[in-house]
Amino acid sequence: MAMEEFQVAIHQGKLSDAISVVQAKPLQYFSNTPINVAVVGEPGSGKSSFVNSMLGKQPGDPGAAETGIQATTTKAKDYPHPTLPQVILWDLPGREESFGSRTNPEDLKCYDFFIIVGYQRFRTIHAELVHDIQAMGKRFYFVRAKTDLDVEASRRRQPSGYDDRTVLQRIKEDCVTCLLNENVIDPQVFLVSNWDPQSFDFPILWEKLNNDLLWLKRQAFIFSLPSLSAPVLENKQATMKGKILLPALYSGVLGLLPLPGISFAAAMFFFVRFRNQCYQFFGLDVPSLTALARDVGKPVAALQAVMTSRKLMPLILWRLPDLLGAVLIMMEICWWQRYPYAGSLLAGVPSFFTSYYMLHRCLAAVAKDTQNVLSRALEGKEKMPI
Ligand SMILES: Nc1nc2c(ncn2[C@@H]2O[C@H](COP(=O)(O)OP(=O)(O)OP(=O)(O)O)[C@@H](O)[C@H]2O)c(=O)[nH]1
Ligand SMILES: [Mg+2]
Repeated sequence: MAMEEFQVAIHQGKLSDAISVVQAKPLQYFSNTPINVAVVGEPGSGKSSFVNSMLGKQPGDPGAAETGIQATTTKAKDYPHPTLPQVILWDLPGREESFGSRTNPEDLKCYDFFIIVGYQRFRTIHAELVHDIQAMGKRFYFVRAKTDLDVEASRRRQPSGYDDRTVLQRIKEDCVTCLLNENVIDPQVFLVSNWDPQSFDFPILWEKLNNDLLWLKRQAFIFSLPSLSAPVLENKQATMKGKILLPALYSGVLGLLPLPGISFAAAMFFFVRFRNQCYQFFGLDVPSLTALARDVGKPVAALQAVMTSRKLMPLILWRLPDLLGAVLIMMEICWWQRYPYAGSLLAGVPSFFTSYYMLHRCLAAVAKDTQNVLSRALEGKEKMPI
């Protein structure tokens, strides 16, 4: 079972092995992986009708998605597909344009694959969706619904010498060009009418989805890996927690020595040492990261960029650079001169607590970093046939 092998590798701090375990599995292995497909687009574009067509249902049938002229779908709803195993279609409410005020939205994160349903022109909302999906390293098809209306309108405008094929080709080319302008590589565009799943590109869409499904399931599996690693990382964190008290005590005891600056130096020393231990234990030390970076074809710096624990260092240095730090050190020196023993105690006790707190923070950050590094390592790594 890849999941268990993956978890064992994480437990052993071998991130590179963890990723290889998954990459070595044949496609068929992922046939039972659930895949959540989100149907997204502007309000009224035909998303719910598209879901019904995919399910083989008519509007109003039991279990069919509700459709309508006014804003209809207000909450995301799941529709397990009757014949495609473990494929769950999600009918989402229409999304309005945000005019660039939005950052990467969280509401799309839980889906593995996307079908953007648009009609008429390619809009800003489509570009925004494309960016959001691509930012997550995920894939999508672009479905242009209500093609029957486009064809009908064109027929009326050009009754003589009218050719359906030319009109359809022009619409498709326009969608493809717009998607290429949004930096989509090899855009997949399908012109459909939700009224008739046998017409236009619906049959091609079915064929494409059937061909891509195992790849998409594999990608869905890969995206679930960081969360699969969570319980293992929690266990590892618990193990390392037992190793915090001693260095914090050492740091406190050293802080008791009547030497100005020793409490800071001790806290610093034990922090760096503990952090390196954590890196080794979780597989984030430089040799392990180098091996992982080589395996996934990314620079080490790209993996290190998502490690927040690396930024904890300035936090512990706060006592040196800023004004408050300088004042504290001056006070320590004055205390030592006036009351050497009380002054040491005043430095030793905070030293213990600072170290204890910082080591805890460091451990939590390294555990989180392991997930971040896994996600970054897997991002966009999979070569898909779409
Ligand atoms: N002619 C035609 N009409 C369609 C097609 N798809 C949907 N419609 C109509 O467009 C309207 C909106 O369809 P819905 O499926 O409810 O659209 P939606 O995107 O789910 O709408 P919201 O949930 O409100 O965002 C309904 O009146 C549908 O009957 C299509 O392919 N052709
Ligand atoms: Mg709807």
